[in-house]
Amino acid sequence: MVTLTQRFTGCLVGGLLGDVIGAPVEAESAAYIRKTFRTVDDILALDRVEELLGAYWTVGRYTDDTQMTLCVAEWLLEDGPTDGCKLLARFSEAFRPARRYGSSTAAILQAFEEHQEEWRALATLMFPSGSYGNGSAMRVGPIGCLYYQDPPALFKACRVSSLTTHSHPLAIQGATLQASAIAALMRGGDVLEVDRYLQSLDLVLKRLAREGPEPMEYRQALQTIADGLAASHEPARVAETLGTGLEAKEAVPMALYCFLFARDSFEQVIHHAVFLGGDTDTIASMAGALSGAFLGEKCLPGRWCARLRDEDITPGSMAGLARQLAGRAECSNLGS
Ligand code: R7I
Ligand code: MG
Ligand code: MG
Repeated sequence: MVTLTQRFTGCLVGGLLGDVIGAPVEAESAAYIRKTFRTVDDILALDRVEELLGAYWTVGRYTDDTQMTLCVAEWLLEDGPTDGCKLLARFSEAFRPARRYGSSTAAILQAFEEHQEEWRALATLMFPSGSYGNGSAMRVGPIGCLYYQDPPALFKACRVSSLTTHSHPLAIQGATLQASAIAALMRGGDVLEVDRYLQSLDLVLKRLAREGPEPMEYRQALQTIADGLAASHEPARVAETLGTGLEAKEAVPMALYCFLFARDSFEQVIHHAVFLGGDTDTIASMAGALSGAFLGEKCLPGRWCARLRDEDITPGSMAGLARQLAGRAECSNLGS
């Protein structure tokens, strides 16, 4: 039996690994990645890759996905889930352009220091209806962990955290779906009944519909996922329908499909996500968080952890946060 702490650790470190492994090929096409690499280990064998505009990316480094996930975890543990301004301050403080942030998110985080009073308005700085990018879904792992038994608290925390940078309903819905997909794995056992799991996500969409606009796009995506699994279609084939782009409505369902298709193997989940091309770091990070939540930390390959190159965020530091979140979640369960 996988313990709760093992699942929390699997989720946070699995997300970190997916981000690091997808980062060297982010925005590349599936055709290029397949032509150039045979396995994920081939990518990790490189020291660095050339980026657009001639810069270099050091293989083994994490990106914005992990940095923002860390901020969310610390916000939950130290500030509580109600004050969006405190979360935005954490994002802004940690912002380093070299971690390859989305353009609207980068603009918001740079503007925050000068415009702290009007922080709520910053979310529409670049896009008048708010961003529908995947940037608020890619960072909700800690929310899915901490509130795994408390859907109202999970919904609220997803909303508050998303509104800081992504106020479009599609982004809030995507973040809530990803966190709920993690939470359902924390509640479940070592065997996953896919039909029941998808039904539980359908209930999440029903709840979202009661609280805001109808999540049509995600309803369609869940149907595509169910159909694809029933027909045993490879993720690359389902990607033709779901998409692999920067939008939450593409990346969230695509990550879910990679996880469900290869649910017994973390390595296979990451392989599928990375070889799809497109937003590889983010899809692999979200799929890795799901896979790690289901299989627990033992599924995480030591050779992949050993390739990480950053000293400030490591598998060990993420595991420490996971333990704190697990302690907090168990306390609130005892209290309820
Ligand atoms: O969502 P976001 O933080 O980006 C996250 C992505 C991940 O892949 C990370 O790994 C990192 O590389 O970036 O950043 P945003 O700028 O909010 O959204 C991402 C992109 O989605 C934007 O640059 C746009 O291309 C698109 N997008 C929109 N386009 C038109 N109109 C998001 N919202 C809109 C919109 O309202
Ligand atoms: Mg990234
Ligand atoms: Mg990305």
